[in-house]
Amino acid sequence: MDTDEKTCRSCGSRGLKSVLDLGHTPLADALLTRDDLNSVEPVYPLEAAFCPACSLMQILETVPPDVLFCRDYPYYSSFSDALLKHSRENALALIESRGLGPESLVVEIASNDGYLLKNFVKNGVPCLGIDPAEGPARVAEDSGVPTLTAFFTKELAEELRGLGRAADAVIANNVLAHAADTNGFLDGVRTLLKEDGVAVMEVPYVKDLIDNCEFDTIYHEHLCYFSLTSLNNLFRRHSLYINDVKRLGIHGGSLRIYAGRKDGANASVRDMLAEETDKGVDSFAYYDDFGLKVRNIKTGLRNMLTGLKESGKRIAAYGAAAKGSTLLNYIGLGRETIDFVADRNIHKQGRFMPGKRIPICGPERITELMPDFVLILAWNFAEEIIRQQDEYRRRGGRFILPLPVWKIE
Ligand code: JHZ
Repeated sequence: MDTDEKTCRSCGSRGLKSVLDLGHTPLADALLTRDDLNSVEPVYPLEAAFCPACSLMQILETVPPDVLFCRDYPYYSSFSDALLKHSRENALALIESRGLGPESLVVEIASNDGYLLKNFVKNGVPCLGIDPAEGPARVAEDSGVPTLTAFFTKELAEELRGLGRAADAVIANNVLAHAADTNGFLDGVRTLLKEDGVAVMEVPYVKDLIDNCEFDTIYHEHLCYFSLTSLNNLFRRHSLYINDVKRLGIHGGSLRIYAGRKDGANASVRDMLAEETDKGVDSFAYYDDFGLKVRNIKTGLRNMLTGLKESGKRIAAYGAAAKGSTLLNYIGLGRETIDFVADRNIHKQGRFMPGKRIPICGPERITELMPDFVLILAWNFAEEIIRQQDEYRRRGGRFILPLPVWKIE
């Protein structure tokens, strides 16, 4: 794609520089039903580029949000025990540090199936979830988490504010990168926050993505790939200030930022900004050889897996994750090599992986069929998955971790 035509999602500058072109791929969470197998899937260009003006890595294509997230969205947060634990700790720490109680209001944007807000409900803190995905929002409501099935916009924030529902805390985990209107999203957060309220957001950290070659986390839902520098530039433009930051291990490496209407950055923010400048995370050179590294990973992984198959081994995969879809489509492996993909999420079972059309089934199939190798597509939860599949390992099964350099466990 001609990057000259494009303007940065955050600062509006021209002159984006291409980082990685993953070709045309199907939507990573558009799992197919058996009926869909008769039709051709739409594919969309997937190319990441860097903005030298504000340091934001982003993709160039914007697929309409209702196509990506509304009906039939198969991602339900509650299928990972590690994520549930992480979210519970986050909620309890926030209740404690901000002294939240029955008079407070916590709003979560992209509240999914209520995986996080249920901790506030349990502790008597009023909350509201906002999520456009009908299935997960229904599960949240049914479990007692008040949820609005809607996209978060500045207009919605104004409406809530007009109803007297300003928030003491706005939580937005893994959603800022998904917002088609990045600037409108932050305007909305500012509108919704009380004067002394806090916005707590988690985003995958682009430095971890680049350092660990996590190219498979690039897909159409993820429009932006943030460093603290690019976040800082974006937030300040909306008179929001990042005052604290933590690095987290979740999802292959994330940042959790704490922002508010008042400027008061602590040492962690200053130090991380200085470190990013020092290491060059704010300039294109840091991203320049990423494409080459990813192409090498593709060749290595493909050769290893096809080699195993040719020597008569049976291979399955674990985790019908969005990142798994990017990986399989990019390295170009399908049913000829991988027999099935196992996943605990009942909403994914019985469907087929986008593009490669590998069937998805429950994890019990692993010990039933005993493939020789299981490729872990949801490598961010590898520890949890391997622990659960103890029996498979004891009976001689082996796991393959794909990134940054494939290894057999
Ligand atoms: P998981 C998601 O990406 C969706 P995905 C989203 N695009 C986003 O931003 C990122 O997270 C951050 C299954 N599983 O979470 C559940 C088991 O079956 O890595 C999931 O289908 N058994 C909003 O889709 C998949 O694996 C298990 O024991 O790339 C994991 O997908 C565990 C732990 C998971 O993210």
